[in-house]
Amino acid sequence: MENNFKQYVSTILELDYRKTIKEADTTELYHAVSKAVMQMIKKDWDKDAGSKKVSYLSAEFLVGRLVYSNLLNSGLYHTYAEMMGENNLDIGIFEDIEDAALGNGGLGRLAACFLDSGATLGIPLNGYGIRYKYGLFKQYFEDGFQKETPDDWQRFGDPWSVRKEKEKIRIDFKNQSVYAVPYDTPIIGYGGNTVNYLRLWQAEPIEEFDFELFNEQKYDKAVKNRDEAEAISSLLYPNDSTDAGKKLRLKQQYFFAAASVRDMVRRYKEKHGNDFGHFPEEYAIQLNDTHPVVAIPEFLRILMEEEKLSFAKAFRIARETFAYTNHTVMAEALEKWSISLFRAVIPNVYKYVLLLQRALVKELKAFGKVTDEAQTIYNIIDGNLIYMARLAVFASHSTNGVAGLHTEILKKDVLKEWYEIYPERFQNKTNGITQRRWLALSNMELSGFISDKIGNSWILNLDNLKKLEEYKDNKQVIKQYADIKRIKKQQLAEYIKKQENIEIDPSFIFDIQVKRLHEYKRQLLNAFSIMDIYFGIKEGSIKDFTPTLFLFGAKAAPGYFRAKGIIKYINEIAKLIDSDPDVKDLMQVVFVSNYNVSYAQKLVPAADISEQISTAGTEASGTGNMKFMLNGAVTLGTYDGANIEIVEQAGEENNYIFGARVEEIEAIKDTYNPAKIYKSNPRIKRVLDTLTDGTFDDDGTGMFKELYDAILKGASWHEPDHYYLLLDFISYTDARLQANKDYKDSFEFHRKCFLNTANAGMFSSDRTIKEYAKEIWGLQ
Ligand code: B1H
Repeated sequence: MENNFKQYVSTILELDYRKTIKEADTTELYHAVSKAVMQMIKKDWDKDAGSKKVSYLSAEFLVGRLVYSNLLNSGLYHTYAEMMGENNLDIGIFEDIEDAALGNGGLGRLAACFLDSGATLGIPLNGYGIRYKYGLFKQYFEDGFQKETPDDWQRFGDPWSVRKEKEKIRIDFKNQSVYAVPYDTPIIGYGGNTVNYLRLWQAEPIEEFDFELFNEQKYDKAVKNRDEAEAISSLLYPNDSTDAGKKLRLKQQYFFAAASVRDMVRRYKEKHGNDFGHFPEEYAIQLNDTHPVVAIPEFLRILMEEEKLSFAKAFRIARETFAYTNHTVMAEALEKWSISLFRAVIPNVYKYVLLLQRALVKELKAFGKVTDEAQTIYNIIDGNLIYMARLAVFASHSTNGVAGLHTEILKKDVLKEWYEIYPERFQNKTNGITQRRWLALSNMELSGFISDKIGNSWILNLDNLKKLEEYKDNKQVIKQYADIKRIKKQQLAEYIKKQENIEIDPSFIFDIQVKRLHEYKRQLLNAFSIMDIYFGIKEGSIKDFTPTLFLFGAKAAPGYFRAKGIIKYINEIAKLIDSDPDVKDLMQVVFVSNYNVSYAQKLVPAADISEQISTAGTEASGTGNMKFMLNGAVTLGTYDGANIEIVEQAGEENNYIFGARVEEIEAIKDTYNPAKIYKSNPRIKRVLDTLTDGTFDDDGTGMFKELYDAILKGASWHEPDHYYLLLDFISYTDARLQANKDYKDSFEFHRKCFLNTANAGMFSSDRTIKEYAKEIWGLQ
């Protein structure tokens, strides 16, 4: 088998490029290695599961770089490393290959972790999404401001996908028809036995171009149709959580939802003919947030219009088939469509939304909700809007949140009226991450150490990390563990030097906040606290401060002015501290550019402190928090999302939890007065004033004044300090200084880190997927 792999690599290089392994350049080698893996797993890929299959419909799959994870999971990594060694080549050379960034953040990355776990567990879980031509934009800084450039992720080719021309599907909009052409990427389970697929649809014109117009030399017009078709899958919307509300976005959603449903119906008919009664025994469809929810009325349309089923029958089948995951409580991210837009794009589907609305009213009456008033909060169609989350809860058999607290908030608040009538439909599925990418691959040093102590069974059963606890008081073992962290910090320092041309010192504490830039995640609170510490050191009120690197990585949606202001502010702080001889040996601030999956794989293993500081009740789960925990960072965080479960597992005494809880915020929110806090607390005032007193320069953009006003005055669309930064300001810095102090006792601090690793078992996405399989999808 191993020799086959090497043989394939050589043969492919010879056939495609007429080169030997030593002569090939990085891209050529990348193609050859990837195709050789594809060849090796081929026989497992073509197997039909035979049993019930799960389709995971998601607008985002943030898979990252595939070459190393595929080598690992297929069991070929070792052979690959050997081959590279024999030819004096660096095993890391593919780090020049682009990430496939077909996602914004946690939602898309979760989908990717789920696919890894599904295949590893031998569950026929396949992904369906969009093959965006451009993924999430690339970020760089110019004078501290974020700039964006397109992410042409296929620049080096896409050896991991196979175009399935014959399986293309025609998709009809009101004034446009296009083909959805599938590209399949193998999802290789660890151990290599199960190979599932990720099917991404690419939009293409029905006719390449209009030949008559072409002959008349009207070239622009001749290709217009083609451009309009390709536009549908051209770009991933770079807005995390807010709805772009654009026609193209609705087209994207219908495009991939309709193609995916058609694909399943077609396969089903090949096997079972026209008896759709057994469809839910053959397929479970998981809707990843509201983006693919239009799949439900489309499914009804196909069963009723084409297969002539009654509404009652079609609806029963749909309900048994579909399940919905909610990922956010942010109202603006729960998809709503204006009726006029919906009807202008997909009028044929609108009819089925109307049927659902009618069925809803009937069902509500049975629950005693007979007046218009009682029905309004449920209405799928209300005023001039269509509410996709309501449609999803109504027309599916399961609605789940992504962490314990989040699910409770759905039940008590965001979806409480639905919980009242369908309590049995609500369930929690706390998110998880795959330890194959987030430990085995990204931290080989720690992986080796763990396997050395307790064996390597954790790769398939993360709960086994618990066995590490046996060593928790062993000074020598904790020292080894701490030494590994130091190696990862050194490696990160080298990478940052190369990438950003910035020197960082591995002897500093590494305090890291990486995630999308959003007000609710409170990167601004982190910045405020850094300034507070800066002033404290300068005036002498903070003594014996252990030198700390405050590291940030985040992309702001290009149209999100305030988020971009926060980036600029942090970059200004970095500059100030760098040029201040009083503090620069004690503090450093670095904002790395273009944070993405591959960057995360380098940052996470090097962290001492994981910043998870969202306002309680706003971060549905978080998954970065789990990656840091697994790699042995302590969490400096609020009682929010999965942080709560993390400290439940690892012990509150081994983490730093601060700030108001959901109930406290709930209780004070009507009387909350940030201006009063500002006026009465000189530390807070001093820090906020840096936004307006000339300490920093925002180049005349007005960004900093806008941030200041957002906290103290609010805006037409929100209250002052909507995310309670000032409320948690002091307790945050206190917790931070406590961690800084604790770090001085290296054994004690690293023991905390060690216990985080040892208790990270529950956060494997293998556990999450097993729960979905059993409790939502009805698989054995
Ligand atoms: C999450 C999103 C999201 N929740 C809309 N919602 C988007 C919503 O482009 N859009 O329109 C994009 C993304 N993303 C995240 O999901 C949560 O914020 C995290 O807390 C959670 O861990 C993650 C996975 O469940």
